Amino acid sequence: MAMNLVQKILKAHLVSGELKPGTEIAVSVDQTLTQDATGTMAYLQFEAMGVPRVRTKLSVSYVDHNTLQTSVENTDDHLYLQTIAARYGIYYSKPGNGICHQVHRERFAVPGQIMLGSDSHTPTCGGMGMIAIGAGGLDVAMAMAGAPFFMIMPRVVLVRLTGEPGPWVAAKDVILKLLQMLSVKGGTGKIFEYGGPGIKRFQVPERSTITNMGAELGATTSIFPSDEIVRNCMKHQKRGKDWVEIGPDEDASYDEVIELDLSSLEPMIARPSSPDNVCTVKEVAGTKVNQVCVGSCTNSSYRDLMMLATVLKGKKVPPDLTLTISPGSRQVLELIGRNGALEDLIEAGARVLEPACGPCIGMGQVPSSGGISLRTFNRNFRGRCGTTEADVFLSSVETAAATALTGIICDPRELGKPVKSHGLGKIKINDAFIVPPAKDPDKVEVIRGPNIKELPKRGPLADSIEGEVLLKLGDNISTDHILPAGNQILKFRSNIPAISKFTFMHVDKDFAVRAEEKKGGFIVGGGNYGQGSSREHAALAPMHLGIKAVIAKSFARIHRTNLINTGILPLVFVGESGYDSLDTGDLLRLQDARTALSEDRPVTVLNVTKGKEIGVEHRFTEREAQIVLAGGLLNYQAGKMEGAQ
Ligand code: MIC
Ligand code: SF4
Repeated sequence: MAMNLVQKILKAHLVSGELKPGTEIAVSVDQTLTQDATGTMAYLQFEAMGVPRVRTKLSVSYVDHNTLQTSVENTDDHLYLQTIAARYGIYYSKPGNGICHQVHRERFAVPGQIMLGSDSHTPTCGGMGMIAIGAGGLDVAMAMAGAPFFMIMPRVVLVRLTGEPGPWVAAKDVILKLLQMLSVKGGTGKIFEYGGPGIKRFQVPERSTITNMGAELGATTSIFPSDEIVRNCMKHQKRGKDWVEIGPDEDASYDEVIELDLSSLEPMIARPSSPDNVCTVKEVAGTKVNQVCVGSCTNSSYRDLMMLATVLKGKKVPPDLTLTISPGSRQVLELIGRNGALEDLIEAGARVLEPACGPCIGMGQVPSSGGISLRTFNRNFRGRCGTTEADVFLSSVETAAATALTGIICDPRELGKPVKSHGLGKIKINDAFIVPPAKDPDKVEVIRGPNIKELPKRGPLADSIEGEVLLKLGDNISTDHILPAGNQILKFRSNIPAISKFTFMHVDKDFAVRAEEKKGGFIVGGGNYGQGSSREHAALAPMHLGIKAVIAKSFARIHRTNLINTGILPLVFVGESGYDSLDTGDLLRLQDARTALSEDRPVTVLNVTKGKEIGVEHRFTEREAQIVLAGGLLNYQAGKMEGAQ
């Protein structure tokens, strides 16, 4: 039978299930990736599994999110990550080496393989023909221990690109257009496979911009075929021998097809404060901007920085505007340093930051109160930049360059003759910042600073659960709303009691105190609850505060799994009236949660305050129900191991 690209890769890795959308499958995992902000938890969980060495083909631990080392917590975390990596057979990418997704694409990604990463933008490597999926740290730890990855088989959507993009129209405009068409919920339960003659218009870094931001659609992942363009890119990295050609069969079929004519595209922009609040740049042109930031795992490649440098060469940014650049990797930084582009950028007035996530995760470059920032990044949820009142726009580098020159949002087509492509650049391979695992792992001492606290755990699910609705929220609540990042908070990623105090900080600053006073309770959400990042802290912190269940209209994939893995019930309203009838402060009782789950019956929720029953369903697979009953994945796994003895 003819197969599409996604089916081919999944089939080759299938451990259980059938490739039937909506049913549970398990696939083997070739590679894993972690980053510092999710990595410490993932490795604590991995250690708890008692496996002597990773069982993947390759595992890499990156330090890219919080690299500043402004306090000892941060430096201690890095030391823990480095020693764990040496001990357990993991490559370690040092702070300053670059953003995990960019470096992984340069040095490690392999077409046709499956990667699991504890970061929601792991699909960036889909630009090289890989199935790369973002997951919570615990799922990644399980994969490192050799377990397969369980997921609901997504629907496969072909995005068929045709036509030639006009001048100054970029890959970023493709994905912004899709976000405008489909919204941040539009990709839920789907994998986007790109095809059609238009894919030849984009080199690997541009394809990766598109697959990277598929995360904002809520998609499980996105992928391009591995063709000659991928081959050239890998040869350029001196990794040609790892290249394999892989694409769909000619008469492959798809669950859905979206046609996109590149010639009809215009420069697009996401307005505050959602990546799908997209319009054409023309519609907001003229808006005054205080800050332009170029970088992040979406747009920090050599191609991107060369575009900016070429536009800015010999010119100056206005005195009242700040321009920052964060190269995606040391390789990119070195390249622009060697060919003179860095000088052009500095002369034009750019501030050069370390190759890291930086402002994208609120680590510095926080806009002024009420400030307006235009960024080439992928997320602009309110407060993510570090300033609740700031407005953040998201655009291509082309639009950012035009805006940096004029100080107002500017359609890049105003710049006149387009910049010609600079190709991939003349690189020197230098892996000095990638530390291979130790040759004598038994001699490595794992170093744990005082900031690294024990893993929090929950006991088995109780039968009767009671508590108040502590917070009622609307649609599209992101993990940035649930547990923000930024420089005050990121340093506590290994310390759940400390980080819990920041839960819902930008939404309701008294939430954590209230939750503790009331000894936990319930959260009520709208649609797409928990969209955005993979940080399991957005489940671990509520668990620490005693949250028993989140009842929402629907959940984003990674967060739903993270809730289950921590033993919090993600329940879904049946119909609209349940959500409408609930208010903050209502006392709820889950009558017979344990018995119902064990018997695969619906759970009953009683609103004690209003004397009404609310219709909810759990939609658990058998395995998920067992995990929740055990009080989380670690308990479930320990129980299975005991059972096997
Ligand atoms: C993000 O972009 O939101 C992050 C920070 O990279 C997160 C991971 C994290 O919170 O550590 C993600 O995308 O998963
Ligand atoms: Fe880092 Fe930002 Fe990419 Fe997340 S989205 S991995 S914070 S650059």
